[in-house]
Amino acid sequence: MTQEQIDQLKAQHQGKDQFRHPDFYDLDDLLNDEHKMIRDAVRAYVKRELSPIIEYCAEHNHFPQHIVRQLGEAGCFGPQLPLTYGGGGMDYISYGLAMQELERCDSGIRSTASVQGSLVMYPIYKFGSEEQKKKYLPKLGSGEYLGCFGLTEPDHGSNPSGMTTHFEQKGDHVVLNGAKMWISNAPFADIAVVWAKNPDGKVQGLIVERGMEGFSTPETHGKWSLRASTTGELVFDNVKVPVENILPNVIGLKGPLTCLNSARYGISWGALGAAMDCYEAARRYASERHQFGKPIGGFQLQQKKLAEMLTEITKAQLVCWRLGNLMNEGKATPAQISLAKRNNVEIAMHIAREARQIHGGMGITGEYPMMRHMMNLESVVTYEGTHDIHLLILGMDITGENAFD
Ligand code: TGC
Ligand code: FAD
Repeated sequence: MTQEQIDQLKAQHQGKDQFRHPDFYDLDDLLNDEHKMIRDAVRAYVKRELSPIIEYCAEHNHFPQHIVRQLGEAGCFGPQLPLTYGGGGMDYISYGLAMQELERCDSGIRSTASVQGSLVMYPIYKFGSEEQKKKYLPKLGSGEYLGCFGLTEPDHGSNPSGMTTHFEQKGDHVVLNGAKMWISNAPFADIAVVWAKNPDGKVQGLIVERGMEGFSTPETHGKWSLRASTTGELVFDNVKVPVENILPNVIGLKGPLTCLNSARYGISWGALGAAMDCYEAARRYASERHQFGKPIGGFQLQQKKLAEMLTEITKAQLVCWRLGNLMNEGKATPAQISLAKRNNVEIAMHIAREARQIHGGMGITGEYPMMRHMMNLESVVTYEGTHDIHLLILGMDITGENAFD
């Protein structure tokens, strides 16, 4: 994408993004000034830089690499991590609101940011050595580096404990072999946080850098979802990784699953953003579009759709707000996070479909965002734990019985 194309799209798009968030229960009253500041700053950035180009990127299956630096500058990479390590020094509500605003634009953009903040910076911050934190976190926070997170394998998606990627110790380095699949950011990533089995068969995290011999990141083509985000494989063919690149402070599957708690939390807010965007588009269209001599918003059937959308959005906002406070207090449980991720993605998918119907035929075009959100949400309902897996996590929490295997 050339600068000229970007400028042209911006000129064509001027004044078109009229988004304002629905706030039926005055939830803004529960936010502090810092929360509102980051939300408004990210919203303004989205309107200025992302809304004008997103439809082009999705249509052309193009990852706008130039936005990585912009996202860093806008404070979207690890806002909940300490300032000293390249984060934003804010709390989990601020993090959630930033993800809400990004996914209001597009799930793929939020994906880029949540992988960087929760799945690359967070594990280095939480489980890394002081040297690793100093070496990588400031560059990741600013967007100088892009990172990715390799857990899923071709034969091990919902069940990562079966992973076969492994490493052997050879003096001052380890030798890594195996492959990861469906990895967001992989084709453009400078570093990958990779989860692999050590010689004892226990899961450990390693930081693999682009350029290490035997490491490649082929792109995944043919996606009808998250088309503005880049996805690929991570292939390790006898890759020599220095011992100092192993994350020293965690062993076992709880390492990657702890990172997923943070990312899944962010997705709860993100999906809410996508739902809000669809609802707002439908609300506006219902007042502008006339049939049978009056606005379609004057018909009971369309009012029912809008009223039900607003109800679900309001419930999801309350879930996010309460969960954010539990995250801030360090009290949120994985099952509480599963409930929020599962519910909010589901309501967003439903709202996208209903909003699309309110737009009639126009709803299937790129003039409006619903089809793009709808297709994106098919990935969101699958990654970071499928809809079914989150149900089973909840089921186990309720009954104490494991229904996974
Ligand atoms: P299980 O035996 O239950 O647990 C193994 C160890 O992990 C601990 N644990 C957790 N720790 C922290 N947070 C959690 N949420 C945890 N869940 C479990 C557990 O206590 C145990 O610790 P320890 O000390 O006893 O060893 O593990 P399991 O093998 O039975 O698996 C459980 C299951 C199925 C819930 C888990 O594997 C799972 O969540 N599967 C879904 C896989 C998944 O979500 N993959 C996501 C890949 S990354 C991704 O999709 C990024 S997309 C990003 C984007 O673009 O936005
Ligand atoms: P499977 O695990 O094969 O599941 C297939 C179906 O079986 C699902 O409906 C599932 O719910 C169901 N199922 C599985 N087990 C059970 C069970 N015990 N009981 C009942 N039903 C079950 N991974 C990463 O590591 N890093 C990334 O950055 C990343 N980004 C992604 C980006 C995209 C666009 C996509 C689509 C995926 C990404 N993933 C990533 C992978 C994602 O996490 C996996 O796709 C997801 O965990 C599901 O794994 P799977 O696709 O292998 O499906």
